[in-house]
Amino acid sequence: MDKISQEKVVAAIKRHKRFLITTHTSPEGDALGSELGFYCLLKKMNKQAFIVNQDPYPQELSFLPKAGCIKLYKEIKKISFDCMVALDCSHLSRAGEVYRLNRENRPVINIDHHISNNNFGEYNWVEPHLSSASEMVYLLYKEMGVPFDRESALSLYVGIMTDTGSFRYSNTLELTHKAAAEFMRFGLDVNRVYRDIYENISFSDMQLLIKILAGVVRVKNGRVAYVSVPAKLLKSKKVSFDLSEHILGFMRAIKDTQVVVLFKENIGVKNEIRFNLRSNGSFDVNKIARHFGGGGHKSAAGCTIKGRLTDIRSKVISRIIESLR
Ligand SMILES: [Mn+2]
Repeated sequence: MDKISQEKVVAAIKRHKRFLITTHTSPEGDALGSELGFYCLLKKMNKQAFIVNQDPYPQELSFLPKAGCIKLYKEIKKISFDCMVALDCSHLSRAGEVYRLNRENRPVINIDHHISNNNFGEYNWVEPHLSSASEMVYLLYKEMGVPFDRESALSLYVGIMTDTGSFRYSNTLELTHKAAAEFMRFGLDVNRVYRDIYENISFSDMQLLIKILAGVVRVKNGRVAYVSVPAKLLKSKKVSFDLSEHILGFMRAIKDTQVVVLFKENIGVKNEIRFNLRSNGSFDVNKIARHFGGGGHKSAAGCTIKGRLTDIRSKVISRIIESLR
């Protein structure tokens, strides 16, 4: 634990009064959970706070308390604040255009757990061994002696649950379970939370999922598995982050698979590809993502890149095969 950086962040939070909170594009459980948990922390300290994100949150996370407070960048013309806080962002550019709101160059607090974080803030607290940004916000509450309530507990629980794949990934520590146990004191219906997030796929999305999984390709004796999702498959469909997680989860579950990749053509942006990588822990996918300008964690990483799906796919897969040798 980087205690010194944490102390500096705590001091900066105490010193400032009006905060702009943001997170990465296509926000998922940890992005939103950490934002809302942090928002509640500031409110308990009688600070002013606003959450502004580039992208809307997925429907299945709309149950998060205070989700209605989240504003979208395109709705905001001007906003005054004396401190900006980025959560779960490895680079400031991961927040999309939200950084443009910082016209007066206010200090930025960077709270993140990505190993690829480039310390973009004035105050940087980065803990790559921790499961989630939400777990870091949990530690802030403890450090500052701010009590949890049902709302903050639920938000942070969701963030930790989703980033650990429901407490299954290797980033799940004793601390992770301690945090979860503390949150459960507020009577969280954890089964309900689980079902709302993971067992909430519409039948048409499930049919799409089956179609996509039918296209899984394996190379290197099955050590690498990948799948492609062309934009035409997604047209007129709203496909959530959640579906990607399911696809990656199924691929990773194939026996003897070390690395899996999901390639997706971004809808509405011509020639832009998003690829997400997962590994069983024995292979560092962050290195692969970094090579192409992305990043993440050792066993989960991603990258958004310009180019054609087929070109990018062959480059990424070749790179993985080379690294496997
Ligand atoms: Mn995260």
